[in-house]
Amino acid sequence: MITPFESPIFVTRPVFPDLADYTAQLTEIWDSKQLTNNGLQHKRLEGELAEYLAATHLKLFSNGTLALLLGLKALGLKGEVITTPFTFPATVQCLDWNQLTPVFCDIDPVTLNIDADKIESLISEQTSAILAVHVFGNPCEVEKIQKIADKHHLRVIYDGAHVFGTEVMGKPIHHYGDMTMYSFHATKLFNTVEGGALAFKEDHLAQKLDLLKNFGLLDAEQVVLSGLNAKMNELQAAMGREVLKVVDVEREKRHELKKIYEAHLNAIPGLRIVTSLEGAASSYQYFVIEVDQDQYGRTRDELFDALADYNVFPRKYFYPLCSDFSWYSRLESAQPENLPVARKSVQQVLSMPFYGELSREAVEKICGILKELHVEKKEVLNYRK
Ligand code: T4K
Repeated sequence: MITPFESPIFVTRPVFPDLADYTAQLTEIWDSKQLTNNGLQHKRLEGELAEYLAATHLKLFSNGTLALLLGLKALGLKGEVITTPFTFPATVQCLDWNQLTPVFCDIDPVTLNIDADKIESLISEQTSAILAVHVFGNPCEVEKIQKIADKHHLRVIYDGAHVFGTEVMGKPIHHYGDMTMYSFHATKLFNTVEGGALAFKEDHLAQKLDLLKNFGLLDAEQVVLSGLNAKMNELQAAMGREVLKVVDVEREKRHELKKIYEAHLNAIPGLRIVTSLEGAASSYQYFVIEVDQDQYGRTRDELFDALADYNVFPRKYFYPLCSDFSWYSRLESAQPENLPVARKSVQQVLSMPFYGELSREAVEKICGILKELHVEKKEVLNYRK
C-alpha cells in the first residue's frame, strides 16, 4: 500500500500574496483612516479588475452570494427562473431571497452545466430569466442559451463563481448574458478573502447596484430604494490587489497539475475527467472526476472514504442536488424523474485536490493511490458473490 500523506491534503488552499506587499497596503490603509465605504483600495481594485477582465462595468461586493442576489434584484425579475439543480446552494438561494421560483433543468452529461437543449421546454408565461452556472470553470453553451433567451425575451444571468479570467471564443466570459457574478471567496482562483463582483454592460445598472449594496443611500439624507449592506471593505480590496499580481502564476501552476492528472487518470478505468466543451478554455478552478462504479469497482462514496485513509480529502462538489432541498419538494421540475442526468452525476462527482502549492509529486502520488484503489472487474465479481 502507498503510504499516507504526512499532513492532510485538502481540495484546495487559498492563494496568498507576498506578506510584505500586503503589509505595505495595510500601512497605507492605516494612514488613510478609511476602512470601508468605497475607499481608495476599493476604487483601485474595481478599476484594476475591470481592466484585467475587460469588463464594461464591474462592481465589487462583500461576497459572491450578495452580488448575485442584488444582481437579480437590479434586473427586476419576476415569476420563474430556469436554473440548474447541480450547483452550490447559493445560486438557488439567491432566487429564494428575490421571491423567484426556480424551475430546475437537467444538466449536460459531459460538462455538468445546464443542458441548453432542455431549457426551451421549461419556459412558461411566468418565466423571466435563465440563471445558468459555469460549473467548475467550464463554460456553458453560451450562444445556444442566448438564442433561446432572445427568442423568448428572457434575461440571462450567469453564476460565474468559478470562471475568473475565462474566455469563450476569444471574448471574456461575461460578454455573454446580461450579467455575470464572480466569487472571490478564499477558495477561488482569485480571492479577496471573501468577496465577489458583477460584470455587466448596461449603464443604468451601475448606479442601481451601488445603491443596492449601500442601503439605497443616494447621499447622507436620501434613501431611494430598499437595499442592504454588501460592500467590500478596504482590507479585502487590498488583498485582492495583491492576489491579482500572482493570479496568472497560480493559473499556470494549476495548468501543469491538470496535465499530470490527465496523463495518469486517462489510464484508470472508470474515472472520467469533467472537461470543457471542445474549444472552450477552463479557468482551472477545480479538477473534477466522475467515478463509474461498474468500471472503477468502487462507488464515489467508497472512494471518498478510502482516500481519507491516505490523508487525502477531496470534496463532493456538488452534493446534494439543490432540487432536493426540502422547500422545493412540491415543485414539478424538482421531481427526480425530471432530472436523470443530474441525479446520476451527483452520486459520481469528486473534486480532487487542486491548487498551485500542491507539488507535482503529490499529484503523482494521488494518481497512484487512485490506481491502487481501482478494483479489477474480476475482484468486484468475486466480492459481489
Ligand atoms: N455559486 C457557486 C457555483 C459557488 O460555488 C459559490 C461558492 C457561490 C455561488 C457563492 O459564492 P461566495 O458567496 O462564497 O463568494 C466553499 C466556499 O465557501 C464557497 O465559496 C464555494 N462556492 C464552495 C464551492 O466551496 P465549503 O463549505 O466547501 O468550504 P470549506 O471551508 O469547507 O473549504 C474547502 C477546503 O478549502 C477546506 O477543506 C480547506 C481549504 N480552505 C478553506 C478556507 C475557507 C483553506 O485551506 N483555507 C481557508 O481559508 O464552501
